[in-house]
Amino acid sequence: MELKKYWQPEAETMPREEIRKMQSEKLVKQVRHAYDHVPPYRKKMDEAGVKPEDIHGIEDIRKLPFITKYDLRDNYPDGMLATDVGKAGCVRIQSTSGTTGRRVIAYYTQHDVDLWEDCTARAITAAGCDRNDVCQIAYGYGLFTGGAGLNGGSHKVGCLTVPMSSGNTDRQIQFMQDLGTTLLCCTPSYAAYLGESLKERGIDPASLSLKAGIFGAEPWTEEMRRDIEKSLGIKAYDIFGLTEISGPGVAFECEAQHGMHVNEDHFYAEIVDPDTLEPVPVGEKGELVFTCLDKEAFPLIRYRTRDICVLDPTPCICGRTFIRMAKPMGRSDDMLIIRGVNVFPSQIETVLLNEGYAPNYRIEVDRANNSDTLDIYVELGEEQFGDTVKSVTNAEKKLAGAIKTMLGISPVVHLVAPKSIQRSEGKAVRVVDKRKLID
Ligand code: DLL
Repeated sequence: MELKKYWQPEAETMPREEIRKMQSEKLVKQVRHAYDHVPPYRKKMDEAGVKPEDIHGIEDIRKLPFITKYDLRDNYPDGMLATDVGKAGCVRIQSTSGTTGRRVIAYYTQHDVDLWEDCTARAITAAGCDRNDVCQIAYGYGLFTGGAGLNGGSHKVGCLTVPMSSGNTDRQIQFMQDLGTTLLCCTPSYAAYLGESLKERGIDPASLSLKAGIFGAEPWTEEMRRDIEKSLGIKAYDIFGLTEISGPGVAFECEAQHGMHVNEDHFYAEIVDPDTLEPVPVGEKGELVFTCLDKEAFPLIRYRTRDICVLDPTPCICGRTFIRMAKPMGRSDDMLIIRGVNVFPSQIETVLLNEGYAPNYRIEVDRANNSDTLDIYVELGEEQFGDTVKSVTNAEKKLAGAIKTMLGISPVVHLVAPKSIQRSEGKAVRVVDKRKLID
């Protein structure tokens, strides 16, 4: 049987005028839904002096106010959940990493899960896979959307789904060998690590059945793509998404490997200037903003992702008509993504203060052998400075443990002499990111 090229061809190859018409109709309904059932959004619209009756089509989206992470934080845990749906109408939550204050809880009805899983099924189909494939999912399962999102799409496509979750590299490799895994889904850094691990064990990638990988959740370069493709013997596809909007599959790469198609029947993408919030001309760089066109439980409108990005409206050789987004080129806030985990420097600062240290620290992030490293330099207090090496080592371990509990990833902590961290006269430069994440 011939390989399916698209998961939902009627949507994925819809003529542009029809996409726009569909988006217009959906937006009108969605704004009404949010105004009637999401009280914080109603308040924002009232403050902006805009009513649902003012929205006649997608061209009116500019009249609508933005939603930011702060709105979600202020309304934690369920203030942005549509009241007509309520918790009883939901079947799932997912959540971002972070402390309670930073955490975002996204709610899903069965319909929301269905459309999300269709998006990941589109990505899996675009990677050349179908029901004959064995899909090994090594994204984290649990609150993180990676595992659950790809798992759902893999089921829809009918792949044999191997829900490994992340870590345990020996077992990952063993399952690849024993089950004949053809599609690997994980973060690009873990894919690179798996490639190196094969080499270390003397396993030739050609002896495996792997043919494709779907990698995302963190920035990665074209250079890294080439490394992964070589070390695993596959074609590596990028996938983009964020918890607030649904999860992985908001946009996905096709065989052209040249930008990710935004699933425009469900999500409307805009690029705005992060300072003026005015839309920038097509093809120019700015902050990516998404509107969920048909989600029921968590219908975010004009959500500021903080990702800096460019949209490409030119036609794609794959035949999909959905617009493409380039790899994100950075962020307009201070969030770092370290080993696939979203990290805010303020979370690290909170731990330092709780553990009795002064906020004199430097965070250094680097990438060695395609894996992120996190080093945190913290000044000892004058009274601790005379302590023995053993007690300092113990204190470093204790602090590293507390930071791991907060972030979910382990740092290397270096306790250094008082006043040895450079003071700044202006804004403190606390983060040094030495990774080259943009080509
Ligand atoms: O990372 C969802 C996801 C899971 C995407 C698995 C792809 C694969 P969050 O944890 O909410 O959700 O983090 C969202 O991660 O705003 C981007 O800054 C970054 N990000 C996600 N995908 C990519 C990518 C998931 N392909 C944040 N390239 C987003 C670069 C990415 N950055």
